[in-house]
Amino acid sequence: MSGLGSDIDRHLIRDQALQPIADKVASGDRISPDEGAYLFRTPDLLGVGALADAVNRARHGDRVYFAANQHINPTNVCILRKTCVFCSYARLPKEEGAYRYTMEQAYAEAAANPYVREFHIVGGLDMQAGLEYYAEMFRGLKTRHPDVHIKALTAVEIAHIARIEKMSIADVLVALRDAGLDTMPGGGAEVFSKGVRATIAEKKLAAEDWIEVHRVAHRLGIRSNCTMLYGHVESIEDRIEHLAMLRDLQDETGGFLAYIPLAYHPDHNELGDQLGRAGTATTGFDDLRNLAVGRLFLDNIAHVKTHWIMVTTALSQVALSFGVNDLEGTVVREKIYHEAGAHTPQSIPLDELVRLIRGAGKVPVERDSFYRELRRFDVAPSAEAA
Ligand code: V47
Ligand code: SF4
Repeated sequence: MSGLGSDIDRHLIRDQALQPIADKVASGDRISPDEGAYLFRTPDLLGVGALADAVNRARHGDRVYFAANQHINPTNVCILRKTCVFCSYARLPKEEGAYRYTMEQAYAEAAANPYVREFHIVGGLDMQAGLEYYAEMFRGLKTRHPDVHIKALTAVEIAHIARIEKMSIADVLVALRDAGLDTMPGGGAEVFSKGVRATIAEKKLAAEDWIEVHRVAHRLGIRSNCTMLYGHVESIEDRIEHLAMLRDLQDETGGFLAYIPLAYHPDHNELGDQLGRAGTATTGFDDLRNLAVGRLFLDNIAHVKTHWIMVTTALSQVALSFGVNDLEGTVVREKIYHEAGAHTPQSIPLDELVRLIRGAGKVPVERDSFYRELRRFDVAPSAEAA
């Protein structure tokens, strides 16, 4: 990262203990895990935000990206239904509400939205949804929508397919790429710490294996995103350990496109009940802080994305001044967080995204899945209300 010199609004920093970190950020030096932990500890959210904003502006100017994408969740049947205690979406095969799309259902859902440039496809670990299920789906989608990018299957799903098909991770990825997979989403990472995983996702792919799937994908030229699920039982040290593992892999491969912190939603899941947290989502303070620290600590990942579905469009708009340069797009029919208590709408029109970005004093840019600019909405009508 190059130095920022005097571009940091130092008068916004009230906690003097942040000044040495500001100096490092100003000269483009990498912040250490201890400094990262301090960014999570200080009550000076505006100070942390000012640093993240300076880094973001140096990299992206006033541009804020969004993509016209559509989430498709083909199956909620999942063998980890009983052990991922934070998940409200999964069902056992015979449980009420369990579903698995036929190909025709997947194609019908994909065709429902006239303007889509990316399908984001993730689901449960379903024994009946192996390599051929997804390969057929991707081939069918590419035939029907040759120009639409397919971002599909988390590292956890790729490892599941490899296990049930008795194939290597690389062979599964190559076969799926041949069928139409373009990039991978960042889910399934949760929090890498062994202790946290044992509490919230006991049987889920271990941290090192999640990292290894992404490493193999990057080596094959399949780029991906990365995430962290925050706001449950994790400590600040757990968060930093997680971010450090992502930063290390990015140093090695450069394959991550974007980082997306995911705010835990406690409704209708065992963990929320255990913690007595039903109805209480993460706080706006913690949401903004996670986005800003992601921007500062992950100095080698170009894009930080806010998932408005989880944290609301209102907070996501504010986040554009806290280091964020990407708004999750025109999502259609999202299921995973709405099962867990998200009260946000299920989709948002492109015009509304443009209005939100302009209202934050930024320039909306529609992007493709590799962050290439497709359309820039340069001039904001002067009468437009923020
Ligand atoms: O891995 C599940 C999370 C993730 C809950 O790559 C929950 O562009 C909150 O990774 N409360 C899947 N979160 C979604 C995901 C994602 C989302 C948007 C964009 C991208 C991208 C990736 O959803 C899971 C898990 O961490 N999740 N249950 C819950 N109750
Ligand atoms: Fe299955 Fe993913 Fe839910 Fe875990 S988080 S139960 S792997 S769908």
